[in-house]
Amino acid sequence: MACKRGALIVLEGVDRAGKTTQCAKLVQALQQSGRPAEMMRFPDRSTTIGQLISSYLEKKSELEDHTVHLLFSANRWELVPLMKKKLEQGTTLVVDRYAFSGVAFTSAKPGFSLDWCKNPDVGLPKPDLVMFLQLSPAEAALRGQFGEERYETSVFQRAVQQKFEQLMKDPSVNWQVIDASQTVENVHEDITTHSLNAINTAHNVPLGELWK
Ligand code: Z5A
Repeated sequence: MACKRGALIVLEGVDRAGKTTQCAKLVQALQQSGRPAEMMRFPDRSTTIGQLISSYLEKKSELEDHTVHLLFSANRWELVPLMKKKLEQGTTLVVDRYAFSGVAFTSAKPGFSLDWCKNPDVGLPKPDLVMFLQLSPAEAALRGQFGEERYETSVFQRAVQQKFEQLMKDPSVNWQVIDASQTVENVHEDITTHSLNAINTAHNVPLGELWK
């Protein structure tokens, strides 16, 4: 019998919502319970395209806004063969940011429509579950100052949050909103419950195509 596919699970959220912390904890918990799981993050700064993006985020280089949007998308597409292979082999992928960040961040810039921003990512592997870690700006501020990278300002982050809210109205995506102001352990519990449901469901349905 062919092995059951893994689930594609994405964590999204505003700056300092705890995405990286929770991705790592979820992968560890899944592995400890005998479920193959690996973490990925976007941008993946290790590839040639990822290095261009990293230099842009660190403000070491400038890129035209459409161009950098397409690079973020290309950075996802270049990982698709690997992602599909791992999912087919039964490994669950826990992904720190995905196409939704791509759309939310670019469409928060002047002159970009949601539709234009979604287009390059149409057809990517569709997540079985997208959890949005909800955290107010005041609560985020308690977790430290913004970093030095591009986009890390309160005005821009508020605009990004509004774009995420628009994206979350799409019923074709399995969105779950998580209260990220809870303790790390309580957030982890919520995330684990949703993830185990998604993993069980993914066993019985083929991998979908995003926004198609
Ligand atoms: N971007 C884009 O424009 N287009 C795209 O297509 C994609 C991304 C994919 C990448 O940043 C930037 O690229 C990002 C979007 C844009 N720009 N911004 N802003 P990144 O992925 O390299 O870094 P980040 O996603 O911005 O990281 P983050 O948001 O700063 O952090 P986080 O992963 O959400 O949180 P964390 O690192 O797990 O935790 C932050 C701190 O809070 C840390 O000290 C923790 O110990 C603490 N923490 C975590 N959870 C809790 C709880 N529950 N209570 C108290 N404290 C907590």
